[in-house]
Amino acid sequence: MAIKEALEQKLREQGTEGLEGATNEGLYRALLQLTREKLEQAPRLQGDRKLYYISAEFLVGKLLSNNLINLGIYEEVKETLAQAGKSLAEVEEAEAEPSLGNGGLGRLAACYLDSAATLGLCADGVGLLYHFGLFRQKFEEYKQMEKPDHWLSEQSWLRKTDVSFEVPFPGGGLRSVMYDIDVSGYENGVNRLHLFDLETVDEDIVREGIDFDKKDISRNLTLFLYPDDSDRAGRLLRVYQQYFMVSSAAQLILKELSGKGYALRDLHKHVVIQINDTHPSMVIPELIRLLQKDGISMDEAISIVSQTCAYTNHTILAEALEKWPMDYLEEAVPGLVPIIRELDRRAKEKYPDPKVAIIDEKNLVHMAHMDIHYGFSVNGVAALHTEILRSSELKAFAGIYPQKFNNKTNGITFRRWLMHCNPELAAYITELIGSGWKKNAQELEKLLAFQDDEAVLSRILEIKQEKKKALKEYLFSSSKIEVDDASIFDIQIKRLHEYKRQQMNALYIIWKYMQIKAGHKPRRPITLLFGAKAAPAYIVAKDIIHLILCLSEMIGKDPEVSPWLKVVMVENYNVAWAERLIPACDISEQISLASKEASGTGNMKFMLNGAVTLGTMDGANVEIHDLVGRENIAIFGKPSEEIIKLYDEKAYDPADFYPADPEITQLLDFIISPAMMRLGDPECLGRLYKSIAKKDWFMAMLDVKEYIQVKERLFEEYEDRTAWAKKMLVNIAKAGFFSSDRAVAQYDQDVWHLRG
Ligand code: 26Q
Repeated sequence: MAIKEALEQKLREQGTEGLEGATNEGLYRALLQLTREKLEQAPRLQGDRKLYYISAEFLVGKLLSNNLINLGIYEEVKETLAQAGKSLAEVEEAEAEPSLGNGGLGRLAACYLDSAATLGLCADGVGLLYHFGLFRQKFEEYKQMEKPDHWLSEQSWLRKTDVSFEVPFPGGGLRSVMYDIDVSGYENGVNRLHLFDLETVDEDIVREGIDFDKKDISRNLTLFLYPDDSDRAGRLLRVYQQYFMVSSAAQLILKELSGKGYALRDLHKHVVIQINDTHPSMVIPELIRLLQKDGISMDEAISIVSQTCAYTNHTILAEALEKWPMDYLEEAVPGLVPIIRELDRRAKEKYPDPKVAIIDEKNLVHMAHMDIHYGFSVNGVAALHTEILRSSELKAFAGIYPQKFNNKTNGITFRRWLMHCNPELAAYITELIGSGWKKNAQELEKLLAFQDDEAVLSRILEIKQEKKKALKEYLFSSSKIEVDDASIFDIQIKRLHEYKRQQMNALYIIWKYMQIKAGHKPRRPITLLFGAKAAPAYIVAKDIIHLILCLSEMIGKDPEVSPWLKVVMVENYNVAWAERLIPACDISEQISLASKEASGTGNMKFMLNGAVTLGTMDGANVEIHDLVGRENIAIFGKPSEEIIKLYDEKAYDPADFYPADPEITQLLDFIISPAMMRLGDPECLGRLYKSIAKKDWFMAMLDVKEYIQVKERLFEEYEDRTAWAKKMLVNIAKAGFFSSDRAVAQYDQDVWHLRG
């Protein structure tokens, strides 16, 4: 049946006659049903060996357009709607975005599921179904407030299954119930994302904001992602959640294995488990426990599991490397404790170096260490990151297990991050080089042939302008924010964290404000856009949001400055926002302190959409730099070796800059200037000022002057429109390497071996 008739039939079932008379919500419901049916009919990807990608986060974003693209019916649906005077983009607005992740790690998991299905690999995701996700961000009095995110609705992509498991807890077992979301590949079959919910979860226990009884685990386990861990109850809850996730995953894996008629002792032959950061690490002892229950000896169980599990590290920040006090594990997961102790004993027997102990002298259990000893692969997520793991953070392990270490530079799916979010650019690329790039992203390099083609360069600028205009209109219609689309759009969107240095960007704003006040107007107006959520218990991060919102207000109210400088922080930054901001961006801010950003993936999305990176030599920026060449990226800041040395030798002293450096001092003092203190909350501003002046843990003051200088230079370079368009073109042409199809193919080649 043609799409039009199928849609009309679905609408009729809702009591609506014809597309013309339907509301966007009605059309969304009809399209959702239709697409779900098509996915159910699509071939399920099969294989004798299957990947289970276990992750605490899956930041999948809205799924309608993505599925339509992958099913090959996007154009037909769009056209059918258009003929009835409807817009697919507006229909899409009716879809709620699943709030199942926080940032890069969760979005990466979603891109990899898309690519695995596209490559025809048999690979399912496993995670949790958080009813209120991370949280919904609201701004009140220039501050972040957290509210529950009601993303779960009657109409969704979720399908309740009859799969259910008992997860043993000290107070008695709790039941998990499995929900599935179909994951379509681009012009290929489907895999699934399995999300486990707590059968007895109770949404009504949520009180003010996102507050609830953290001890009531038989009702709270799947309410929120990353509940506040500033107290013991919160931290214990995270352990309970993690165990609930991995025990359900392990039981599912063994059930599917037996269902296919395989013996449990052949687990490693038919299953590979990718552990996405350490949140799912307890799957190792849990599988050993379950295999033992089935009569397999400890020796053999350890050997089987060690050949099944592979671990990806996403961070080198000490505070993000999970170490659980043994007494937490004794309280929350007593069944795993004897196994973890035995794993530790065996590791210590072979490798007495305390740096590689699973249980350290303080009785802390290092989850990553368990993964490395008892997994067969350890990978970092960008070349520099893996190098730092090998040579510094995990050096002792790299000495013992050199063969386990490998790099897999991150990637992004071009279906969502170009074809869907920027169809104009995607169509133009296809016009120039054909559509081969959609399946083989390296073909984008063919664009290099047009570097000196004036017509091509001006069309690329024109598309950018169209996307800026579209963003301008959306900002106004959704948030009543006015921006000038003739200004330069400079964008920093990512989790709020001191190492990502949004505070350094704020210092630039202060500098620029003062310049304009002193009469030095820029050649062209500048718009700085931010999007970020701060962890609810991360005080300094929330103070940085407060600073940015106050600066935005102060500048907006200043008639001398506001025609030249505009600061916008979008509320509740999420995947949908990213899809609107990235295509409209001129300058991509990737300014982390070198050595701290494992990879970054936003950097890749911006590049693919023709933004020029302003960044440090950190994470995947290094690889972007090597691909595009120094003239097509703006690099600043101290290199990672110097930073690592400064930390090792404890040699960084903020007093070298504040109050020693008068220019930097002036910038910092502005934070607590009378005008700012009147506008904002003196406690927050004072605390942030002190934190930078006295600690500056991520060395914003070290790089800020060079940052300002290079940013100013980049604004100058923007004025040569032809030269700029050429930079844009080279960035797009060289982005092919960052396709998640490439990344996933490499995982399969080197780690998963799903194709036999
Ligand atoms: C740690 C301890 C206790 C509770 C929570 C956590 C925790 C939660 C979330 C630790 C880390 C995260 C998220 C990490 C993350 O998103 N990392 C990003 O992963 C991307 C994909 O590899 C990289 O591109 C980014 O560089 C990295 O920051």
